[in-house]
Amino acid sequence: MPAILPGETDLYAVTDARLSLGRPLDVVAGTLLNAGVRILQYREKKLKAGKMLEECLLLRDLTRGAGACFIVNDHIDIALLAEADGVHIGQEDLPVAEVRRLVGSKMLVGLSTHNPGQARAAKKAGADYIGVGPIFATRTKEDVVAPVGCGYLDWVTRNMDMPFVAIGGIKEHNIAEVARHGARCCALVSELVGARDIAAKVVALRAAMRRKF
Ligand code: 3NM
Repeated sequence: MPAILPGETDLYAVTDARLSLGRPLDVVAGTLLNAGVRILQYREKKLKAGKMLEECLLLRDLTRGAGACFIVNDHIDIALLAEADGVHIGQEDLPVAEVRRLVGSKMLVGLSTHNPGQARAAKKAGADYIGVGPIFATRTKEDVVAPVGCGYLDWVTRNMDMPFVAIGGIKEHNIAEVARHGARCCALVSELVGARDIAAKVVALRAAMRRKF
C-alpha cells in the first residue's frame, strides 16, 4: 500500500496521551480511523522507548487494517522497528539527509517548518512533506516558536511545490480560515484526541473545511 501524503487527505491526526481524557491509545486511534482519518502520527514525549515501540506496533496493526498511513514523531529507530510509513522530525532533530540515509527511499520523511527559508531547505534536503506552523497559539507543544499566522501558510501555498500540512492551534472554529489560506490538509492534536466525541469532531472538521467560503 503506498503511503498517503498530506494533500491526498484532509485531516492528519496526532496522538497525545496527556490530552486524550484518560482514554487508552487503541480506543482513541481506533475511533479516529473508523471515522475515516487516513494519516495518524504517534507523538509521545514522555514514555520509555520499550513502551513506545509496544504502542507503535499496536498502531501499525490498526492503521494497516484501516488502510491508513502511520507516521512516528522523532524516533527513527522506533519508526523502523514498527515498519511505519514515515517519520516526522523537527528543526533541531537529525538533518533530513541523514534521516533519509537511515530510513531509505520508501519511508516518508516529514519536517516541521516555521518560515520560508526552512521550507526551501526542507525541499532541497529531500523531505517528502513539510509541517507549516504553528498557525495559531498552542499549548500542546513545549518549546514551540511564536505563531506564524496565516502569512507563512499563504507563502507556502503560493511558492512551495510539495505536500504540506498546516498545524498549531487548529480547531473547529478556525479550520475554515486555514483552508481558505490554501491548506488542503490540517494536523490537529488537542482538538481531535481531546474531543469528547471524536467521530463527531472528525465530521464537523471536514464539513468546516469544505465550507471554507
Ligand atoms: N507542531 P494542537 S505545533 C506538534 O508548529 C506541533 O510545528 C507544531 O497541537 C509546529 O493541535 C504542534 O493541539 C502542536 O494545537 C499542535
